[in-house]
Amino acid sequence: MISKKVSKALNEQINKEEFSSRLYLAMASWCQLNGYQGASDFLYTQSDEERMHMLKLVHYLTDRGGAVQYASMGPVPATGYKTLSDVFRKVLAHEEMISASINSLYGICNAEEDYTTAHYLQWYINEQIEEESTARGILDKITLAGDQKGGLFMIDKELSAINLAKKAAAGTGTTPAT
Ligand code: OFO
Repeated sequence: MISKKVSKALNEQINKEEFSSRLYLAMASWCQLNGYQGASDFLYTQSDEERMHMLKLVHYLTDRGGAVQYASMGPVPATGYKTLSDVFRKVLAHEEMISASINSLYGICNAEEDYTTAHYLQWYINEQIEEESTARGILDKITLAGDQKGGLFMIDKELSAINLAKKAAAGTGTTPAT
C-alpha cells in the first residue's frame, strides 16, 4: 500500500503530465497556424507522449492501491506565442520544471522509504534527460538561424524528420490527420 504523502505527490505529477499534454497540443496548433508544419507534427507527438507519461503513473498508482484524483485545470495558453523560438523556449522551461518536479517526487519517495516507487520513477528521470536535451538542441538551432526564413524552414523540415523517426521507433505510424 502506498503512503498518503506519496499518493498525493504522484497525483500532482499525474496532473502535471496531463497539463504538459494539453500545453503541447496548444503549441502544435499555433505552429500549424503559423506555417511550421514540422514543428506542429513534432509537438503533436510530444503531446501524445505526455499523455502516455500520465497513463503510466495512473496505472502505477492504481496497481499500488492508491486513488487517482484529477485536478481541474486552468486554461492552456494557445495563442500567446510570438515566434518559433518563443515556443521552444517555453518547451524547455516547461521540461526543466517537470524535471524538478520529478526530482522532488523522487525525494519524497525516499523520505517515505518507498523504494519501489523511487525505482519506478527512474524511468521518468532518464526520460527527462532526453527531453531537456532535445528541447535545448532545437532551441540552439533556432537561435543560430535567427530571423532567417531559410534557416527556420530547414529547422522545420528537420523537426518533421525527427518526428517521423520517433514514430517509426515507437511503431506508431504517421502523424495525426490535420
Ligand atoms: Fe516531458 O515530461 Fe513527461 O514526464
